[in-house]
Amino acid sequence: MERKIALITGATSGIGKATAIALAQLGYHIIATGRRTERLQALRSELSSDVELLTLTFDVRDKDAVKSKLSSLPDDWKNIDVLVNNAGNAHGLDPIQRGSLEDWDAMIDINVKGLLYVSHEIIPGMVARNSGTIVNIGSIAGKEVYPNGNVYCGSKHAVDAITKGMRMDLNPHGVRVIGIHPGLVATEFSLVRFKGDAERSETVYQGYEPLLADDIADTIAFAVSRPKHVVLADIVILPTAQASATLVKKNL
Ligand code: NDP
Ligand code: 8X3
Repeated sequence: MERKIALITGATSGIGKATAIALAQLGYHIIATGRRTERLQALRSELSSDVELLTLTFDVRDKDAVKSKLSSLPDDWKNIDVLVNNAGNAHGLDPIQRGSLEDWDAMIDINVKGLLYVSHEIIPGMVARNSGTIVNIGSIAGKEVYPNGNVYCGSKHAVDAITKGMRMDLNPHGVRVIGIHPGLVATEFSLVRFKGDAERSETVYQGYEPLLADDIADTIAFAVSRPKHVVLADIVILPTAQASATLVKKNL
């Protein structure tokens, strides 16, 4: 059988971890990246024994680390068929006049520049082979803006624009580019946004049925496994209880 390889950034948790498992079930060998090495290694026990797993620990903000890790892949891992640019997060939920420079740097550096650094290393191989699929994880926050979401929404609007630009530039090379834009998904996202405040982060997902990481992973697996002539270019996925970035029907 043809060897298929998927690289997923942010595979230590939430959507990235679920996507690694879902793509492994489709027969992809998995390159899983993130900063928490032990969590990457723990993925091994979640994958069937015929799936190979390569783990790479790096911070997507560190462009030298991204380059050195991804330019020195073993030969049988070099031809990446699917890149899932998932690593990302929100830091803080504050009005612009009280925003923190550290939070702003983190969101722009991880969600936007990190996605670009990783893509920069992987795209040339896809272009050379005239083949490949890139999945960029945006957000409903990249389609709409909500109060206090300012810079996070800006970073995800940038992901949406970059995704559209990638699709145009890679069009002559047969590379598919897919934008996935979830609404509220119960992951570690809010725990990170609220800097470890578990009580506050849990309230985000209370009073309605949020999406689960598996719902997004299933959608990614479906999109990636369409025939080569089909690209699900732009997908917004919301919990049924969510009608927009700001309208959620809660039964509290
Ligand atoms: P999680 O916090 O559960 O997962 C985030 C992942 O990103 C982790 O694996 C984390 O790995 C990785 N990551 C974060 N910062 C870095 C970094 N500097 N370098 C490398 N990896 C990093 O959240 P989600 O699964 O929810 O988030 C995944 C994506 O989905 C993000 O892009 C997020 O913006 C987006 N999204 C989430 C939604 C939600 O409601 N949950 C809705 C819409 C979009 P580690 O910490 O080990 O480095
Ligand atoms: C995550 C969803 O609405 O918290 O991107 O911004 S939201």
